[in-house]
Amino acid sequence: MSSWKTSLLCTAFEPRQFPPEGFPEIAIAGRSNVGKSSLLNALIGQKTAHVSSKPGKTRSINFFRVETEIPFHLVDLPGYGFASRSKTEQEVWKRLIERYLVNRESLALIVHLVDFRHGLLKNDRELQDWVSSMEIPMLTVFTKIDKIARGKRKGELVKYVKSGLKSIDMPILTSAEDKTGIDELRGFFGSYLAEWKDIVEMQGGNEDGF
Ligand SMILES: Nc1nc2c(ncn2[C@@H]2O[C@H](COP(=O)(O)OP(=O)(O)OP(=O)(O)O)[C@@H](O)[C@H]2O)c(=O)[nH]1
Ligand SMILES: [Mg+2]
Repeated sequence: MSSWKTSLLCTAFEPRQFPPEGFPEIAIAGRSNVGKSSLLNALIGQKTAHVSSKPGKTRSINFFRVETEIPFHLVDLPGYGFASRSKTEQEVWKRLIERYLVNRESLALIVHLVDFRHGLLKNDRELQDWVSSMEIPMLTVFTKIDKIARGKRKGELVKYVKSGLKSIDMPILTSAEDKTGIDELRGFFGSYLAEWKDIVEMQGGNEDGF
């Protein structure tokens, strides 16, 4: 499988550690254990982000610099909805994610990952409502589709779409395990970033062209 030239730019446990604004950012959000770090590794074609069968693995916000035609940052967010962590710990993560999402000018897109076996649970809907209220563009991407038989996938997708999910485009079905949908998602990012760049340039942009 091909890979994107990628490097870990920064690991942030606090907002003051966020890298300076500039390059467009695509952030990967979702419940703990949904497969955020695994999808990120599949996209970049390297085992860079830490993956674990134990929920709550990623506790920091990790920024990866990706060198594609339009360079961008891929951002691995800590998961939400992991009940067995202490309330204080959950609050700390929530505040960190909030501080990132609110007012981050460079944030071009949130990719909201949802486990294809479960669909949108209560806290997924809360995230979708919250992100829409902030008018941040969001794409819903389903994970772990290798766990559902091929013949059942279309029907499940239609059911989820009809249940009212929020997404700027048709949700993409992915598997970090067998790499289904990975090229499609990369292609989506490429076209989306090209459009984003045009819009930002039309609005005046900054010295780097963004
Ligand atoms: N079958 C299958 N398993 C997957 C897939 N993606 C992730 N997993 C497994 O799901 C578990 C969680 O994966 P992670 O990528 O660590 O999940 P995460 O969303 O980053 O979790 P946190 O960092 O805890 O929020 C691991 O055991 C992975 O191997 C997939 O597409 N198919
Ligand atoms: Mg993770």
